[in-house]
Amino acid sequence: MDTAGIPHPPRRIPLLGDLRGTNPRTPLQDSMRLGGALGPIYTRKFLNREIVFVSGADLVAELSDEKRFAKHVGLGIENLRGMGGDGLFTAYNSEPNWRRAHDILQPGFALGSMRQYHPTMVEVAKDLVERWDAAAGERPVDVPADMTRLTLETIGRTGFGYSFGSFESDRPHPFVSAMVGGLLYAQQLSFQLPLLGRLLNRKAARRNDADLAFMKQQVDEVIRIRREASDTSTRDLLGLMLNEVHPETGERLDPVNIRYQVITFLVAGHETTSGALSFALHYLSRSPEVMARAQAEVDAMWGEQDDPDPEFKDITKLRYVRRVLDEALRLWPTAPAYARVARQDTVLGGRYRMRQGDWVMVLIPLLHRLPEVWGADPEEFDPDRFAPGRAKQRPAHTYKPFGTGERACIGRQFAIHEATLVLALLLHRYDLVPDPDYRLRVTELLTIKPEGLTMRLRRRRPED
Ligand code: MNH
Repeated sequence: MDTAGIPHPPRRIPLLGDLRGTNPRTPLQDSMRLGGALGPIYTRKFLNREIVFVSGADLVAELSDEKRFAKHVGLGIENLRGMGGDGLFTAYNSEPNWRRAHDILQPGFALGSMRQYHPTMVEVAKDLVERWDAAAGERPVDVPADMTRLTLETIGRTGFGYSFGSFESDRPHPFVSAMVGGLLYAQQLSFQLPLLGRLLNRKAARRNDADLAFMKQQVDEVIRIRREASDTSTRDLLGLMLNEVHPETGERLDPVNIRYQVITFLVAGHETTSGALSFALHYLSRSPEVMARAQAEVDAMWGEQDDPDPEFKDITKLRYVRRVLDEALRLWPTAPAYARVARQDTVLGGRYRMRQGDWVMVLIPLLHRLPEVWGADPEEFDPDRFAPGRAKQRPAHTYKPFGTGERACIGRQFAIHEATLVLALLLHRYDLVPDPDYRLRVTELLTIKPEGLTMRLRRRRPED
């Protein structure tokens, strides 16, 4: 891309570029800081690569035009190919397996499927409640760790009929540890000199190989159990992957691709939702008024029942709880960036020339903080930004927590249903008591989470 005339950080160093001040552990927050200073479009140079970051509303709206731009698998995502292969998230647009898997799996996210997953989602939420009951009034809970237990169990049991036993152990499941290792490696790869870095980091590369091998082994186990049950009737995600043919071409997913899809769904299906729940709980615990309004809503729904059994249709009625989630995803969209590539030579924003194949990164947290869109106080947590009618007053394409276009998140409804259900059940049962010393620190592992977030719980009703 022709980057002449696009702002960049001051004091660019020959050969190294803008490496000064970059921390491989906080690439997003570094980019947010720079964007705050440099404006709606800017470039950063890493050694021989120059990356364009975009957060302006008009520019992002243009990039959302599917006729001119498409998803780009590059930078962070490309380094995940070892983990996700040609699975949905990491597939190149040119790979036929993308369309094949997308069309086969889409029914797994339709309303009927959500209805089918709902009882299992409730069951997992109640496992969490059992764990939190034991801590209530006694000791603080580790919010991100418990949300990760919950979301991994939910995707495992609903999508694959497989339980990781997350609530039976005090340590993260080994699948999660291997995944965290793999994500960290992928994130750090972006900052290495291509060949030299790999030579210098042989040990990290070997560990990564071991982590990926472990994940594959775990997934093969999940698939083996289903195949041995010779049960072809279960219409969950794994059932679709193993048994369905493409509605038009009649083609099936091949075993190597199925393995990549299972890994993709286990990872994509839990990391981001876990972070979203954690941020929402953080803000709830810090906003007594918001917590009270959300509790009034769930109380009106479930009354004084000690142990309600939420029905599927209840969840979409929880409009305020949903707004809390939307607002948490505004401030901290847990998959915080996506890349867009030009389909043909084009000019972005009337002045930035792009060749076919040139690409830019969209920084979602900055888009979600533009004062001209969100008002003078964009850092403030205010779920009423999503009150009925308010979205219509904002320009299109200014809220993108689930990405954009054909390659946007396939699990969006799944995540929203799961997270709204869990927030509602927790708010119905507990008051959230923040740790007064906690200051929000965001950790980045391609996705983002509130680091070290703990809080105390107070049961709202007399114990049984
Ligand atoms: Mn999800 C793609 C955010 C939950 C499965 N997801 C994306 C993208 C974003 C995203 C952004 C687009 C990335 C890009 O353009 O490069 N996803 C989220 C968020 C949550 C989330 C913020 C929760 C909150 N995602 C889920 C869940 C699942 C899932 C739950 C599965 C059950 N997401 C995916 C898959 C893709 C994706 C699969 C890739 C879709 C495709 O390219 O076809």
